[in-house]
Amino acid sequence: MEIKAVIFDLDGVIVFTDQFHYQAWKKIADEMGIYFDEKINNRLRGVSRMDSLEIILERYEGSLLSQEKKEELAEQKNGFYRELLKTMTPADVSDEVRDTLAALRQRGYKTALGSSSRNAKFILERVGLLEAFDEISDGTNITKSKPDPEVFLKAAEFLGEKPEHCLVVEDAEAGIEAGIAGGMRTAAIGEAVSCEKADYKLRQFSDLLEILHEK
Ligand code: B16
Ligand code: MG
Repeated sequence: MEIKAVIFDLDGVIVFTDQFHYQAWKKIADEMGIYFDEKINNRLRGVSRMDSLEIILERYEGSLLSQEKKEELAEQKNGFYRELLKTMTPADVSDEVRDTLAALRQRGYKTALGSSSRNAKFILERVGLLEAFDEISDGTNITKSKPDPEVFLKAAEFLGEKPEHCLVVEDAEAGIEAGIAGGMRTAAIGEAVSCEKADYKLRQFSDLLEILHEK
């Protein structure tokens, strides 16, 4: 089946905000006396904000937390996180990523973002990539987080493409699973290359140009 569109995950593929997520969650965890390290942080890749909080709370030994309190904690984390995002500039996106995105469009592929983040547009604006995608599907237009395919199916719908004509590029296993569940082809990069289910494994972002030729 011909690939006509490429849907990109954001964090871990286009930009690397995992350290900011880590620092922000670490503040919350430390304040609450919860053990949290980089290994646990790896489990938060592609996972929504509230689901991330639940993973962190697995090690919480205090009294039961109300839904209201959990939302307050997630909001507080987001405040810390957004302060860190404000330090991002166009220099936080490699020339390789920028050039590959432009080349794919030039070759006739439609492009979309498919990110769980509710801060996706803010991040793209900071790094000067808001215009680099034809469509944006993010945490603000979904109700189910990866591995549910919703974010990618929405991206395909926004692009007007059938899922079987889309390739998903992901750094998280949950994201690869989401792409497969959506009936799309998948390309793994970074942490996700150990995931056997992916159709393609990218050593580097520009490897996409070897898979997706001139149309
Ligand atoms: P926010 P992605 C994901 O982005 C991150 O990998 C994940 O760590 C984060 O919890 C999630 O976005 C939600 O982010 O709190 O900004 O809404 O990899 O799907 O681009
Ligand atoms: Mg990711």
